[in-house]
Amino acid sequence: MHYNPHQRLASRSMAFILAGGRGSRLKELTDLRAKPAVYFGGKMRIIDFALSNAYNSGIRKLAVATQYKSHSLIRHLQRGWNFFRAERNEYLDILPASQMVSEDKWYAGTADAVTQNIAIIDSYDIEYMIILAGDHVYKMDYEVMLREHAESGADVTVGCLTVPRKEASAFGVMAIDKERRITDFLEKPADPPAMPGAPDKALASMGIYVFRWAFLRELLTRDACDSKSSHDFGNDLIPEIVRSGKAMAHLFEESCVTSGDGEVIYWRDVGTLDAYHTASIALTEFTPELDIYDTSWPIWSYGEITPPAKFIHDEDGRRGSAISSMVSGNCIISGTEVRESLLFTGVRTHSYAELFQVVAMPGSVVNRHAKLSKVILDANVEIPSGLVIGEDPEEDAKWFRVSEGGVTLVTRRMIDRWRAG
Ligand code: ADQ
Ligand code: ADP
Repeated sequence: MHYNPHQRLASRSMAFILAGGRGSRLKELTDLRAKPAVYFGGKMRIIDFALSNAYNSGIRKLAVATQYKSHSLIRHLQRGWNFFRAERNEYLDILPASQMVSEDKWYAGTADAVTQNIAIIDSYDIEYMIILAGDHVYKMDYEVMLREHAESGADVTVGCLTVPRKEASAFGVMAIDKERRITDFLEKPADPPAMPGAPDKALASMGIYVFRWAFLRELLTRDACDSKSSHDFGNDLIPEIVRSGKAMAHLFEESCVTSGDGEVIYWRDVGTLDAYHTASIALTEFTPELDIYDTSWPIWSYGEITPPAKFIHDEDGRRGSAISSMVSGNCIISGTEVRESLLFTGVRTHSYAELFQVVAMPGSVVNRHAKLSKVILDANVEIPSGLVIGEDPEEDAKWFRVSEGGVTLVTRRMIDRWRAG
């Protein structure tokens, strides 16, 4: 269904993107940057998905709350998301912690990140507020959820999806009735309750919430005075509304943007090295579940202008090739065999090297005779000649980070240590 953009509720809404969390399960990948700033998909960063969803849904007032290691994230937003024009009533505000209310106060919890910016939000004269996390990969039309919220007259509408019960302890887990009213909400329960008739499944909160701004504003003002509150949506505000107000569930499958013939409901929290690596390499498949080539729901990002990717052979005539792989601009594949790999902008690989299931972030270099299998290369890492990674996990673990699933992360600091011996 296509709505007139001026009638869309999105045009009367603001998207507030929480991008302050570290994402510590990504280990050294988030040593220098927040999880929303982690590179994903060859050209993008994780936060581009939430921002693009908001933009494609018709939302033109966006705010991004940053906190932990925000430099890389802020730089990305300034370079890639700088096309909002106040004279067209479009705004993207970057809201770092510790400035607004008191000079030395960080955002205490996710709700506090909104509370500290009430005055700025007020100035936009919005009717609805949609709260998003900046650290998930998915395509969703928020207009569908906004409409549901407006029609049901709920105090809050919570986006939710079905997850395996054994993974549900990482989420807010809820029970709903036939009208989809939330009857129970448990934040990160040790023993998550199952969905009726599906003992292996649980209904999980995606951390996406729609409120009328006037309602949320009052709730936040009250919460700020509550000394027992941790000022967090999942811990405090949502359970409180479930107890004493009207909270409704929105099912992600009804607003998920699918493309082509596939009707796959795609949502990933690429929060561990294994989940990150699997989701990245899956993009190189023949028909991946996530289509980033779909021009009807583009994922916007910072697009560097680069020369084309180049493939050359070495002096023995061995081809530089990339099969079942994605190769970004300014990459030079020189006499290297690249398979099932994802190469970001400006990667250089040299003769006699072999790459299998490698995620190579911008500017990384693989020197001659190196052999890498199931590896994540952080930005600007230079792999020394002849280094083999992925064949002997015990040896690899002495220098690099090896995940439970056998993925090896290599950062610049680790290579410095390796070189020092
Ligand atoms: P968590 O995934 O644990 O649970 P949380 O740590 O609260 O999420 O972070 C949510 C988002 O807010 C993330 O994008 C993070 O980067 C950001 N963030 C965290 N602290 C922040 C702060 N102080 N300032 C600004 N941004 C901050 C939540 C819900 C669960 C739900 C899951 C879905 O609480 O109920 O199931 O999200 O992933
Ligand atoms: P090898 O793959 O044998 O280790 P290199 O990759 O260093 O060697 O160089 C092979 C060729 O790649 C060069 O002769 C050149 O044509 C091309 N090349 C290397 N660097 C660049 C660059 N910065 N810009 C354009 N072409 C380059």
